[in-house]
Amino acid sequence: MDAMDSGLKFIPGQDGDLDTTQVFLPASDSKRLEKKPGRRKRTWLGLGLVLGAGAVALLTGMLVWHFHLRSDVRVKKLYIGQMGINNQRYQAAYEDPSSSEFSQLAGLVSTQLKLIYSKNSVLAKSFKGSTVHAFSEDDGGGGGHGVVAYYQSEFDVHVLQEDSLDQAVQSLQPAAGSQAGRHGRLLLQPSDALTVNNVFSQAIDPRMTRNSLFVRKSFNLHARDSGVVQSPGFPDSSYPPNVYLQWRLRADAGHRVRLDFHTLILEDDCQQDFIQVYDSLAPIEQRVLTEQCGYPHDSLSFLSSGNVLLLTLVTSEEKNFPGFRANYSQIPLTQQECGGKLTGDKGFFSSPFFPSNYPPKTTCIWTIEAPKEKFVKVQFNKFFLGKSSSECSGDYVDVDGHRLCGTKSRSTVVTKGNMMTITFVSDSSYVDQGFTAEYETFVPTNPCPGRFKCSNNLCINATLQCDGWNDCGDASDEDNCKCEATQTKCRNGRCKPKFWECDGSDDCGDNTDEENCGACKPGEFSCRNSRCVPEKMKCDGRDDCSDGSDESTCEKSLVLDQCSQFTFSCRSGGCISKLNPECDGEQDCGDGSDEENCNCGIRPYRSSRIVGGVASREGEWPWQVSLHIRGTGHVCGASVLSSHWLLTAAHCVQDSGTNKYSQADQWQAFLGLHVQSQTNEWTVQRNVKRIIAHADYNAFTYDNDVALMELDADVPLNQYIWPICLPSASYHFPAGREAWITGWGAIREEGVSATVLQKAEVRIVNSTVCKSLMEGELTESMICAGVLKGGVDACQGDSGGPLSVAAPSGRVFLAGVVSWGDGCARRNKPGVYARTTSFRRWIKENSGV
Ligand code: 4AZ
Repeated sequence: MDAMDSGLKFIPGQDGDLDTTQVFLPASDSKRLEKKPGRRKRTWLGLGLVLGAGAVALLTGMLVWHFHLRSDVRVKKLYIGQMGINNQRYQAAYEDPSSSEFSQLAGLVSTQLKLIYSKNSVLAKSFKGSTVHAFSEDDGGGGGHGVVAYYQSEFDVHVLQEDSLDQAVQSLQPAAGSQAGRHGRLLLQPSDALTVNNVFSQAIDPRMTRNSLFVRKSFNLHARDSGVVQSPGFPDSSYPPNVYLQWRLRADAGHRVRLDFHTLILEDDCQQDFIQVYDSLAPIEQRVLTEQCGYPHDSLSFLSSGNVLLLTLVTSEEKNFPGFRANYSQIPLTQQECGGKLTGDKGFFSSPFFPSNYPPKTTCIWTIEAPKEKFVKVQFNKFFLGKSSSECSGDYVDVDGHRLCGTKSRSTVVTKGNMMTITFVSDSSYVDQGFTAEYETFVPTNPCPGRFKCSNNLCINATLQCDGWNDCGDASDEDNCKCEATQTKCRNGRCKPKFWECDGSDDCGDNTDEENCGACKPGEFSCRNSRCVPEKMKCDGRDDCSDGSDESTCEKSLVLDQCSQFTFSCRSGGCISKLNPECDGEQDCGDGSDEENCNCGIRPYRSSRIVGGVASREGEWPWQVSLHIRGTGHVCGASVLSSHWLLTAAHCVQDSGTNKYSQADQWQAFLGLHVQSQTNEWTVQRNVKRIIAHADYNAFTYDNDVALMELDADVPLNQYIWPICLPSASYHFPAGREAWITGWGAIREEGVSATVLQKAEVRIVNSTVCKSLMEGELTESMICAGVLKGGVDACQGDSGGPLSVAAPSGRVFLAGVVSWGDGCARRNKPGVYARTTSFRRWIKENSGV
């Protein structure tokens, strides 16, 4: 019987455990084994002879083993395959492996395989037997012609002949897409047997034949009644170790199977735990659509080419994670799902089912015909195609004979005529999201009427030329510019706004804007108080700058005589010279206080509103809280500091007219939330017991914009609810450092709120630069972050939420609390955040955290 279907029981610790019967013997006379000095030369000679003889014996032994014994070593090899059968009609009973119809056809398939193998001497000699696992309709595009059988064949071969066996099996395969197999030697068969139209087999992935895979099970599901597949135990417990599970999904004839993952969280290492989706009912490599592990961010929505799909899960013996949940359904195969004639001056088109992954084995042809005097231009905005060779022979887009494949950033193709043909082709394996494209017709003498023409043929707004931003994508709009008085001239000829000088990020692209930033000479260190000291005085244990800054950013921690505002204070009172030593995994303070209270800021998985952001994955920001006003819904964000305390913005908890936002009983906190008004098993709701707004909060300047919220009951800490690390007062977030903003706030200035938690990457902005951009309204307890180009920012409804920065260790620290800004996502208007380092003492004193 099929081992997969036999439901072998999982017996933990049977394999891989230590053999406890093996005992290491003690040396009988340990003294004799001791090295004795002053031995005579003869002893050395004797020892040499003994060693020489030993080496010869070993070599001889190895040769004998190699030529005699090893040639006797036989290995079991398993091949998985599928066979198309013409002269059988598909019956529903074939879906039930215990039916007599299944057994009868399985018997014929096994006989046919034996016959096929008998024609090849290598295969004939080593063939042991075949097992048929499943059947499906050979859909042939929708009518149910014939049957496809999925099987496994076992061979027993000398180790030295493994390669010849692989080659022999390979030689059975008709070339993909060719007719060779239809008329080849596979048709040499007994008269009563099956008419085979194609066969192909392949060695099983060794990760699936591991001896320690104790549970091998398969499930047959029909997508006619849509449903859910999930890993065992999901979501209450992690998936079990050492399992190999298969879900065979079938749709009605003339339909595709659709599989949409809702959650997928596995171990990071694909050698250990992984899922695979196949466009087949057998795990054949040439039909694999995807392999996933970890915590993927890509689109996880798949479609079959025919009416079957296989999902597999393999797990290792350790490190088990929550697993996955996916919905399956069927959709009808319609005549024309893609391609066609595109008309008009401009328009859009995309690969089939975008943003879901396109199905395998698909061809779409679009034609664009412009009036005689015009040319055609196509711009691909998103472009993600599955694995392909350098010649683009797998999945590709062909534009008038020019092939594009793989992943591309924005690219444009222009014709030299009024016609364009775009062909999209996907092969039988590895799918991806596909592409979106826009087309436009133009007069050749004026390709960008009223706009600037980039070297890559893109047209951009003329005002964007020479503004310091790379708007074309190839920076051609920033070449050959004459810099204005408010701009810096970069060595590479570009102009950048002056206030980007020395902001910690290389805006020129050649670092010109980050050179000569301190007033100090080469070889000197620029102190934070603007003094200059010789570079070698940095990190020598003495405060040479007089503000401690030359001793605050050292690689190694030295215990300092003097503390400064830039140095970390250990609990015992002393200070250390290392930059951001807290929770970095190394004990720097003698009393270990730099590594205390470090159960924070770790995401359970790799990942690792907001204007210009994207939806985050569930559990990606476990410290994010949604604060609701009863009867109103989401109003502000907050961060989890502990199982009892949250940190938000003081301006969120100020009374406003009849709204008593300062009263704790008005609020509800939602932790572990992902989609607004869609609580799930991980969401925890708590009432607020107490609000402590900063006593010095200034409603005009937004200075000291922080407030603590105490929950009425502890929340459980788990992979969906976890505290973020609070930085000490001396923690340094340098300008240019990447940071993340998260929230359900407005998706544009004056826009509507997000329903799915959004995330966006911003950078810490130099405070001097920020002060000038925000016209002096910045105080010491504020920190700025944003994308000065505009388009990415926190906005209304994000207030109180976290500005998260990952330390080199991966641990995430709360750099700021979303506070205010000049509108949202405007150019040169970064977001302003309450600087958490300024409130470290206040938080400790008021919450104990
Ligand atoms: C607000 O109204 C708000 N662009 C929050 C952040 C920002 C602007 C407004 C920053 O809550």
